[in-house]
Amino acid sequence: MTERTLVFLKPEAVLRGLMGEIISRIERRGLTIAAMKLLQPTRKQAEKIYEVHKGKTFYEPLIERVTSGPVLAMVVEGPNAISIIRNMIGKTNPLEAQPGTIRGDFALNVQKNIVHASDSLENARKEIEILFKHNEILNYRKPTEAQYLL
Ligand code: IDP
Ligand code: MG
Repeated sequence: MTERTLVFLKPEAVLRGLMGEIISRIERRGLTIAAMKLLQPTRKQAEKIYEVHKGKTFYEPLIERVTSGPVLAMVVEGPNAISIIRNMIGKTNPLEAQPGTIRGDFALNVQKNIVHASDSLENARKEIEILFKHNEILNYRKPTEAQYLL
């Protein structure tokens, strides 16, 4: 099933110059980037995205970190995009993330684990709405993928 998921590169990824590398992995996998923008999330946006973690010890530092600088947000689309991207980013704790995954290749620290991605269809819908307006999300198909990949 074609799904849309929210992916954002956290400030540590943007500040380390890893945007191109990570966008490239998403493109090479064959997924489509339906929307993309660089922004500094507001506290309100970050709190909504991480609502489920409210009350946990890492919640406040997480909100602080993700609102501290530029974030590259994307709506990524494709068959089973949610699971595909979750597998590409690897386990939450980089200590457990396999080499070859984004976190397994670029992160050492769970608090600076480079990337966020939605974990379910319901959360994807919710999270996309927090960062994107409807008219910022494009509908298009890449001819190569339509012909050779899907
Ligand atoms: P996810 O990003 O893989 O979906 P979540 O459990 O949803 O992981 O946690 C959201 C973010 O909160 C993580 O990406 C990580 O940066 C941070 N986090 C999660 N668990 C811990 C922890 O035990 N200590 C510190 N930070 C954590
Ligand atoms: Mg999560």
